Amino acid sequence: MIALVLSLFAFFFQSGWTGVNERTFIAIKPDGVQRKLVGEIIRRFEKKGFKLVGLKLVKASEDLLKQHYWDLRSRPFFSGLVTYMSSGPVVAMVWEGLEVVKTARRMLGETNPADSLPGTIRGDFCVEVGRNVIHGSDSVESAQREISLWFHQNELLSWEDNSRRWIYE
Ligand code: IDP
Ligand code: MG
Repeated sequence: MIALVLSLFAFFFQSGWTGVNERTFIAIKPDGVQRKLVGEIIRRFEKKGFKLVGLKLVKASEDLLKQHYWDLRSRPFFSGLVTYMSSGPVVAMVWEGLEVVKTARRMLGETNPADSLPGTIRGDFCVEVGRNVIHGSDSVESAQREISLWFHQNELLSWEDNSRRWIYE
C-alpha cells in the first residue's frame, strides 16, 4: 500500500517536470565564479530560450557536496573534488524548458574540457577536468534529486515567461 502511494506520488511529482516544464540543476563552480564567467554562462542559457526558475550564490558545505557527488565517492579524485567545490562560492541555478536536461549537457560539453567542442562552455572556457567551471544534471532523475538537495521548494519560482510563444509553437 505504501509502495503504491509512493509510486503514485512519484508519478505525479515527475509528470509536473516533463515537456516544457522539465527542469535541470546547473551550478557554476568556484573556478567559474573566480574567472568571472557567471554573466556569460547565464547569458547562454537565457539566449537559448530556457527559463530561470531558481538562482542563488552558495558556499556549499562538504556535507552537501558529498551527497551531491555520492555516486563518485569511491573515485580517487573524490576528496579533491569536494575540496575544490567547497573552496569558494558556487552559483546554483534551476533552468526550465523542453529537453533542458539533455540540451544543457550539450551546451556544457564533455566532462573533460579537452574533449569538448569549441562553442560549448567547457570547450570555450577551461582546460582541465578538475577545473571544468560548470555542473549540469545528467538525467531527469538526477536533476530532481539535485534540485531538492540544493533548493527549498519555496526558492523555485513559477512565473509567466512573456517570450514563451516565440520559443514554443
Ligand atoms: P560531469 O560533471 O560531466 O557530469 P562526472 O563524471 O559526473 O562529470 O564528474 C563530476 C565532476 O568530477 C567533473 O565535472 C569534474 O569536476 C570531476 N572529475 C571527473 N573526473 C575527474 C578526474 O579524472 N580528475 C579530477 N576531477 C574529475
Ligand atoms: Mg555528473
